Amino acid sequence: MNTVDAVVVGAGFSGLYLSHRLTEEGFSVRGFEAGGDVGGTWYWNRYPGARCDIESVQYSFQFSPELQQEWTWSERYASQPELLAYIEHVADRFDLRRHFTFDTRIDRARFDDVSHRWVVETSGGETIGARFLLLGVGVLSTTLTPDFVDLDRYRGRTFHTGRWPHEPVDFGGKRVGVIGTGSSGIQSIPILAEQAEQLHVFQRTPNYVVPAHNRPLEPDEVAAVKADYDGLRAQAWARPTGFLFPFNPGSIHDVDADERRARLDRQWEIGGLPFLGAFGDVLTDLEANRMVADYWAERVREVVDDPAVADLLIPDGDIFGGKRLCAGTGYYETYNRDNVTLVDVSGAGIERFTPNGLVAGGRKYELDAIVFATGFDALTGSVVAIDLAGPDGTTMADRWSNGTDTLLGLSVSGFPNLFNLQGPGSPGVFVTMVTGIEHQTDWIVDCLAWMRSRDLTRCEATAEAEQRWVAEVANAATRSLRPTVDSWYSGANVAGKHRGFMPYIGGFPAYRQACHDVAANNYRGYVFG
Ligand code: N01
Repeated sequence: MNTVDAVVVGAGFSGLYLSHRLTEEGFSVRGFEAGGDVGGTWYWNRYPGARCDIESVQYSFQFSPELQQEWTWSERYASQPELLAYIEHVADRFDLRRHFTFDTRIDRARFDDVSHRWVVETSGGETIGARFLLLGVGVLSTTLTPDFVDLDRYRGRTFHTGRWPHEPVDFGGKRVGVIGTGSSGIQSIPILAEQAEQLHVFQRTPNYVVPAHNRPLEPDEVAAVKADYDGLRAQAWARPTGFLFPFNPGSIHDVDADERRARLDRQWEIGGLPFLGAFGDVLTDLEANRMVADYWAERVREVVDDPAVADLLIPDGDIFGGKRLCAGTGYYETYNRDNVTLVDVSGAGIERFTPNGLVAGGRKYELDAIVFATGFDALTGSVVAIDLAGPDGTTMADRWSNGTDTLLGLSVSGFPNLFNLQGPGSPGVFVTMVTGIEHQTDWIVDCLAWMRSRDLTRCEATAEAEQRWVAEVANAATRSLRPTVDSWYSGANVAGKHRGFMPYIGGFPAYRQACHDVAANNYRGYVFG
């Protein structure tokens, strides 16, 4: 059996930076990636309209000043092709593909408590010994297709936004159905509407969508960022989200109606996620949240021609931003098109599929193609998909069946020498992903180097330290309205999944401080052997 210092799973942002840092530090690495190439999320999510909702100049690596200077983003919010090109450029520039075996999954891993190594089995039939097992498997990568009645009888083409084909898909002259109106649905619907002859959108729950106001980046804007990239990054690191945007910490209750309106108008013009930054209490105070939702509804009604359609598109009292806020381009305008029909499936839902389409609300819809924009088994799905067991034989699937306990989101007691990036207990999904990944990777690699310098071969989070972090994660959750909402943050979108708010919502600076405190105190909360 070949042995290495670390097996890295996944060749997205996490796996690539892990492989770079580890090899720079002199650790031997084998990486495995289920996809055919690097890219992770941006390799799989090729659906029309896919793009990031964090400004590109911030949704990018910062570990290399040279990389920051030589790469030039063309749009405020980069499209999937540009993001994938960036990731491929990073892989080429730092020669990272050589660490990875593609089209290969990790099926099984067992920790051998004698050699202090993981024994890792791949779908390619290889068995590798690894001192450390490092998971960069993605938090939104295990796709969900609901168990619709008679789906197997449907004869048209089906697509999932999270597993979009690599070859172009021609929807010209086709009757297309989209199921799901989360971020993936709302990004793809306007483009599909332009391509298809007829588009039916099957909506179970309306979402809050704010205009992204995407646009090309001007050369002088890019030059200004590059002139002081470090300054931008430093300011971003000090923010709870790890990225910089205009944010007003003041309360909505402290301003009069005119000032409130003016500020909401200003933030609306900025667009995208920063709209949540109009006032400091949008996500903490119910009344503030409702005022913002009312403003938002007014803006949507200005766009949608048919008031009955607008009624369907406007959530009925849901927490604004409780589910991940969607940033769209021409989303509501799409419902003014003659070839687009919104179908409310909030009642009986989609009843069944037929060979030629589906039945909803007692009505038959004939569809040549159906796009499932139905989301992911978030945060845990891709971890528990691996048959992963610690020394006492407990699998991760069992361990997390009643709650996703972790220490710092990185470690799980009973699973030595294992680190998981951006999963439950991490702030990842509330922090710009790339920044969060770089921070966690640096922390992990520093820990491994610290162990090596002391000839230590085994590290494990203690159950006590883990429980303290679980309490901290729960405590932070009490300060936000988000955990009061059923969403993928709490596992509510997956039938039978344990319900509990999984991410750490205490902010990036507090998280970094917690990680720093552990490391500065000889990795307090871990036992070493
Ligand atoms: O998935 P979702 P997503 N019948 O879970 C519906 C990130 N992301 O892929 O709300 C009918 O949000 C479901 O309805 P309901 C981002 O973090 C980012 O869109 O459960 N409908 C919902 O409308 C995002 O939050 C970007 O009632 C059914 C939809 O499917 C996360 O990924 C772009 C159904 C699922 O929405 C996930 O987004 C894309 C059923 N049986 C994704 N089952 C950026 O902009 C489910 N639905 C960066």
